[in-house]
Amino acid sequence: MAASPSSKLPNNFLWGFATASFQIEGSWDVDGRGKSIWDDFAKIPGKTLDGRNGDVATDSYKRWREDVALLADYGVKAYRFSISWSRIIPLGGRNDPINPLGIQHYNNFIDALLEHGITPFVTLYHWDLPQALHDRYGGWLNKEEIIKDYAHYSRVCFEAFGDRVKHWLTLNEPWCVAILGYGRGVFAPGRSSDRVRSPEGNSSTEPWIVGHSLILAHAHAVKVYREEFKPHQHGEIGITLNGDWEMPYDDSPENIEAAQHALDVAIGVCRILPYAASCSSMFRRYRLMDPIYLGRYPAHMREMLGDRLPEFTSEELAVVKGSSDFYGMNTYTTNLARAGGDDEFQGLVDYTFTRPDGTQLGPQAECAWLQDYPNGFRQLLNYLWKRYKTPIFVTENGFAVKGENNLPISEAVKDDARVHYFRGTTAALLAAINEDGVDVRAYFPWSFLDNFEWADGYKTRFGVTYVDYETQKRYPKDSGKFLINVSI
Ligand code: GBH
Repeated sequence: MAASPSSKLPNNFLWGFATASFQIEGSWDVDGRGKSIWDDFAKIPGKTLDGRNGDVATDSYKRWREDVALLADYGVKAYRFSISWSRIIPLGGRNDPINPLGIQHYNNFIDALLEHGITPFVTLYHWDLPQALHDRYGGWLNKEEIIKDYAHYSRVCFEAFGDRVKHWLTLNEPWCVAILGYGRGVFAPGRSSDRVRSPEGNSSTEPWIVGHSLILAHAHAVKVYREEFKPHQHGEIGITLNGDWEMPYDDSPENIEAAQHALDVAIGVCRILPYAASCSSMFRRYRLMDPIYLGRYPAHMREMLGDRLPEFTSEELAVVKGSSDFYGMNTYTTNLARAGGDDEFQGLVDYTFTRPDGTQLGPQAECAWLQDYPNGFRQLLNYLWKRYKTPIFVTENGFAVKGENNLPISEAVKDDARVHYFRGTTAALLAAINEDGVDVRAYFPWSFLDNFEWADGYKTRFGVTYVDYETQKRYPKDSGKFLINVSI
């Protein structure tokens, strides 16, 4: 890409790729690691599309030197990865032993990144809860216990790595943890009211209990960081939320209102705090996070859920409010929003990619929920910045090419549809920064490698690097090469 000033990223911009521990590490029983809730869950027949699990994944626990070398070849400035809680504390709890080999692994990894001039950007929790905590007290369902255990685990990480790690994310996408893990039951621990899917669970109450625990656990970890570490470690800490841009399906009053409703919620939020979630996306996914920014759940959510939505005590609120230093944004697509529907997990709003005239919003990905519509990305960035005036860290953004897994490697690496996607989103990013003046400070395409795509198994590939799971050999795709050029 021609590097005219307006097409360049700011000097200190953090640019790199993202991954998560369970999706890449494998080595589930190596060096004292305890199980996470995904280990056994992925092995239950029917839980992953291809019946495969995370035992090996991209073998990155063993191949980390090779991974760092490839990241250096790509020339990334930063790398977003997550720490596996059950490698650090195999049984997870505050009175359980700490595993020095787990600490050592991430120490080595962080040192190697820094030797290559790559800034570590660390997620403390990307969905891999220690199995022992789930078995012991119900994991995220037990607010009192999980807050203390998560805060303790976080403290152990700040203490061990905070001299070198200056960018922390507490939780990845709490909406997914609560709704997909305890509502729809498609992610571990797979609880749901649907008895075909799960022998226990209650989809109408548990997601909101879990959401509440997540918010509080996040906030307590931030408190620990700010009080005990930030004064001498000088890093930043926040949460990252999933949320896509949403446009009214058509110009009918009720559909405009569906989008506007969300805007109103967000405006209320920004009056009180310097930052908040995207209004339109908040309607769907971020509402759970309002308390972090606003200090209360949105009225619409309270109306919808009544006393199924837990209340915060005033002591809890004091910890929760303002507990994110920046806006962490994972975004993939744009939806057309229509009023109605009975899905509480979507705020009683219905989403589609099919316009009223029958055309599609953009090219379709392998996964049903994803189409390529870069203009929505620019709009979302602008919306967040105009309303909340807080720095935005784009911590995930990516595309899974339809049918890529069925192609021979030589074809799969020519991932034109992914290049198209990133050409669009990086142009939108540059335009938002250089033309619209949006304060975006990081961009992490998902993902560095093809990897274990949760309930999709290995069938859906999001990598900018192809992984041959037979040999574990890595092959940079055209999209990876494209992204290097944009960054320079
Ligand atoms: C990210 O989530 C994850 O952080 C990452 O681990 C993952 O590999 C990556 O996406 C690619 O999927 O609402 O029932 O239709 C992105 C947000 C939210 C997108 C859930 C898919 C589908 C479930 N995801 N959504 S549903």
